[in-house]
Amino acid sequence: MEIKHAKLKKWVHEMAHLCKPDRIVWCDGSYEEKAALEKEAVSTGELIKLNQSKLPGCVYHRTAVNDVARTENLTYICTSKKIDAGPTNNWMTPKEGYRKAGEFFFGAMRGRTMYVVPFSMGPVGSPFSKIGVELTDSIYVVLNMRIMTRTGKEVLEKLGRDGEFTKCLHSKADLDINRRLILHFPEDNAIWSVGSGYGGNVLLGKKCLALRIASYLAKKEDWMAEHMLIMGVEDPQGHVSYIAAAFPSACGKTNLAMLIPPKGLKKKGYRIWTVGDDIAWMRVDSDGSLWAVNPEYGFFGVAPGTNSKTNPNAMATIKSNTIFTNVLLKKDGTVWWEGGDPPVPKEGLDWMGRPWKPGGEKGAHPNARFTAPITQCPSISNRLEHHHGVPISAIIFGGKRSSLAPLVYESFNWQHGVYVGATMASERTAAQFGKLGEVRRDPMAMLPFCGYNMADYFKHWLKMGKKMARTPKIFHVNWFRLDEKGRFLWPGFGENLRVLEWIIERCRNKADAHRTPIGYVPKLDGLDLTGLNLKKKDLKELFAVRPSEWMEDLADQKKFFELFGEKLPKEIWQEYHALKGRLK
Ligand code: OXD
Ligand code: MN
Repeated sequence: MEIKHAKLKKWVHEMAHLCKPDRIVWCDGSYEEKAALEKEAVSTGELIKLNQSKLPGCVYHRTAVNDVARTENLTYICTSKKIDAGPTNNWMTPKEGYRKAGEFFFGAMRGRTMYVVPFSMGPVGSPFSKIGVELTDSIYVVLNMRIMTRTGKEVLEKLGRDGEFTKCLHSKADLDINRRLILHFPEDNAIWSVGSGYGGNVLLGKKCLALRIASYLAKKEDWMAEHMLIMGVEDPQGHVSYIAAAFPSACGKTNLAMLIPPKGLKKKGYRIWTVGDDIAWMRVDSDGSLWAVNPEYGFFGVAPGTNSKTNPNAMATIKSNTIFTNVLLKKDGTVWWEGGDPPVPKEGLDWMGRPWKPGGEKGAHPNARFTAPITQCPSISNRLEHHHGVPISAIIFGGKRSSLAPLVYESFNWQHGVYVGATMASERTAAQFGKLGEVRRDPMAMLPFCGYNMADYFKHWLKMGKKMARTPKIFHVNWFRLDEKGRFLWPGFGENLRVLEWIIERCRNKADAHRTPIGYVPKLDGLDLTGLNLKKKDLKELFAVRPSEWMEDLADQKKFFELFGEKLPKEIWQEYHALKGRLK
């Protein structure tokens, strides 16, 4: 391949000088290349080929035992000034970052190949899209990037002789947690990740570029990079409304994005179209509305809990051409995980490669993943490749709250909606470090992903609202409210469409609501509950707004907002005090 981009060539050679690989291979994205890489990875044991008649094109991978999730404590924003990273990010100066990680990168690719992977986040050539080039010594990473992004020759052509790109350097090095760093250099448009092989740390197009670096670029360039799914809800008249929704990690974004309408609503004629399950890049288009694209091209989904009931579309998507990581490997060369489709296998090899039988330890790691091409999803939207994306009617924020937040409420306006997003919080699950059930504030589900000071991020949200001729309406949902016995009040999954139906009707000024201190809540008969056996008492509890509980939450919000000092936009405090006033 002839490389016309002089700066790119120079950077690749500088990084090779640092990492000292035996070879450099420029990836062209061809099918032949994929076959050859797979073959090599199978020969070294990095990948295991799965049963090709049952799971055609699928392979299996195990990460190192201490390398199974994103390491937020080793993730840094490296800016010249600490204030630019803000109080919620780990921070280093760029100089210190390059020096520290440089030591781990030095000679780390000896005996290995350095792959050069050009990739586009977003459809190649769309005004939304950004190009990155990842250098990596991991075939697993190359094969995952081929699914998660658009890669190869076409991207290099688009980059031309002097196009802008994010410089992404990755090495597994020795997979030592004490020599692991995930560093972002927004001022240099660069990412350095060393010492890990776990997706969220090493597929640098995803969290690192498409959220941390992109959020920084988006602020500079007046657009938005958000931790949001994008879905289209087609109503019985064939009108499709698009929704972008932010939830903290492991709160069911992938399931919601691929929802299958429950019987009652399917009869009415509803259909769901999936645009994306994790990241939305949004711009104000020439019509003054907010438009969104999914910058990714695949799903990197959590396997445990995924089955033909909770997410039939995901199950159909992962039948072929999928990389399974840290799941249970069955004797017949297929895979399984806790909360997967029955039957529970009688034996297998667990995610660490040890013989496994039911009844003991988990066979799959709770954060085991599938990497699958988005185009294989049965509910994929026909606007996936459209260079302007889809127009957004509603933005939804959500968290896991066992009390406090009602099933759904609507903000009074954009500024109040930004406050609702900024006060998002979620209870820690067993998968997270910290006290179980403890509330962690996670504004817009971006706490671990915002590449700059979150106070400036709130300011940016407020500013974007002013740029729009029509702002999407902003809602908050909570699928996780419990009754006094600790049971979920709401059935969730496909039934969530009943809430989405109300949201869409609100966007078209067709549904009634009840004004409460926190926002608009549906009237008791506001949702279509046909076919659902929900007790009136439970429904009331789902919609309940208790001022005393909200006053307690306000105290916690205050502590969080005070972290930002003078930098916090006055509009956020305005909304805070206005809510306090309404609660009294
Ligand atoms: C996440 C993910 O951790 O999407 O949020 O993988
Ligand atoms: Mn995510």
